[in-house]
Amino acid sequence: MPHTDMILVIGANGQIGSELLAALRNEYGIDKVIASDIRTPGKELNDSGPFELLDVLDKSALERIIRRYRITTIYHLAAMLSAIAENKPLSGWHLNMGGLLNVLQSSVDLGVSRVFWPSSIAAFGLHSPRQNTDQWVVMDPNTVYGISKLAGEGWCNYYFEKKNLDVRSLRFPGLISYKTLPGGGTTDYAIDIFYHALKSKHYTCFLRADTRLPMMYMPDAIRGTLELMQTPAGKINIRTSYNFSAINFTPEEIASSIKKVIPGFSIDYKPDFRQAIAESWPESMNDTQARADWNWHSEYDLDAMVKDMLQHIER
Ligand code: AKB
Repeated sequence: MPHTDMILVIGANGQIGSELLAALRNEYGIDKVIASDIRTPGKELNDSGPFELLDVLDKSALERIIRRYRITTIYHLAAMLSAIAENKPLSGWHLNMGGLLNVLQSSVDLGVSRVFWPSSIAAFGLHSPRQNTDQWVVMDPNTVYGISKLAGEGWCNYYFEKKNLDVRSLRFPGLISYKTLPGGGTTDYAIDIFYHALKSKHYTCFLRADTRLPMMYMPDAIRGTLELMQTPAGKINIRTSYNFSAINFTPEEIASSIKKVIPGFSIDYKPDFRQAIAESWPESMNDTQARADWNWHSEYDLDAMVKDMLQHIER
């Protein structure tokens, strides 16, 4: 990305946003990266550089910010995650689709040249192969979140092909981080478990013991996002969204890894409505295309991630 770029991060208070914002400011300079969110920022974010309150569904407000800062690249991260969207399907669709379409169309109208938007493993569905799921397979999501991700991928590709907008996207697995809590996803157990392990040495998991899902530690996810965005446009062969993979594990396996550090830790299982969501998603992903096009590789395995998470949360 040229260093003359002006970058807007939408959803900067969120789980991905807060860490991506810090990484972008570190890479490109504080004044080159404008944070925005629908929620008033905490002191740390407020003091860390320029911030604008923004509801991405308010297109005029979005366009005012793009004009004011002469934005050239947008990272659009504001979305409703899978479990919450299942409880509020129409609001989930409205935010996830309306927000993306506002960003794509305003970018074309106002000369923003590059957009990043996260898709998800939720874009796959009950008839997608579940092991080593390939880039190109049947995709029939049955959650509102997944439907919005699959439709969003189509829109990203459309704006690339028809409007020449340089849109890039990754199908994120469950993301694990210690800095900001996730907001209502099906993979959230893999973060909650650490807080309970440290506080009470016991966790009741809302998924079954053997529910395998693709996951990624946040430092890998942030590095991968920056690497994708820094790749020359000619090498980006996927304009819907890239399969993006690191580790996969079950609740039982992450519990065993935690037990290596906290021997008295125990877990039990009370599956709820999120079990069905998890069972409609892949267990592991094939990210050959990302490896070939922009040299993607992950660094953290399960035990390394668990050790790092426990150390940071304890601190
Ligand atoms: C969720 O669980 O909803 C997200 C996702 C996999 O996209 N973490």
